Amino acid sequence: DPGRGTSGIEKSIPVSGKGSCQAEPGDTGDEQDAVLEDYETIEGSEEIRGKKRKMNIQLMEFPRHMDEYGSLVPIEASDSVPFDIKRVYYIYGVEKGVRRGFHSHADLEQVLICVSGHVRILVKTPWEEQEIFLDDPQKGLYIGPMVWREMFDFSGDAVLLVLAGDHYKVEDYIRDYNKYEQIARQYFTENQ
Ligand code: T46
Repeated sequence: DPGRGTSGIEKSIPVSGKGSCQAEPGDTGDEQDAVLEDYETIEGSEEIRGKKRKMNIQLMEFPRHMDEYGSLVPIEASDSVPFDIKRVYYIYGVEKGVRRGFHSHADLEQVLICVSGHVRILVKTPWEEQEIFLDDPQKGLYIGPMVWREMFDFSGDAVLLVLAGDHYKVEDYIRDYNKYEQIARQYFTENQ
């Protein structure tokens, strides 16, 4: 299918050394034995809803209406994504070599869709990190609460569209990696 890209998880590695984030991995203790799931692309939002996992991410695939006039991908709040969309923003015009993000959200749920070009997303928890390549307007990367993210390797034509489950709230951002690790360990322990 020439219309489809190759979006997907490129690397999935348990966190065992210093990554691109600022902190030492710390003592992982028994969490090292955490079973990590494979993240298959899914359709719709049902499989995400209500789950709290140690890697709060999911690749999603949206249906596409394609005809001789081109392609159209509809996204319905609560149906296509597992939350009501309260905000939409998009990131574009990112210069070569620029890396953005470097934070987690305490509560916010989002879906990232690269509607033009390509971008790589690093998602990371205290237990695991994954690099996800987005280059397909039909694919969305759901990122739940308490996941560290960095966006990089934007192509010149990249437009990263983000659907967010809440309004912009500065207080929801966790920008200090050490603080993030501490809060994340507690969060995932309490929500298993
Ligand atoms: C995220 C990743 C994927 C606003 O005024 N309203 C908004 O809704 C947003 C998202 C940002 N801003 C302002 C705040 C900053 O002055 O826009 C500026 C750039 O935002 P920031 O540095 O947070 O951008 P990124 O690329 O680091 O992160 C953004 C989102 O903020 C974040 O929620 O998950 O994209």
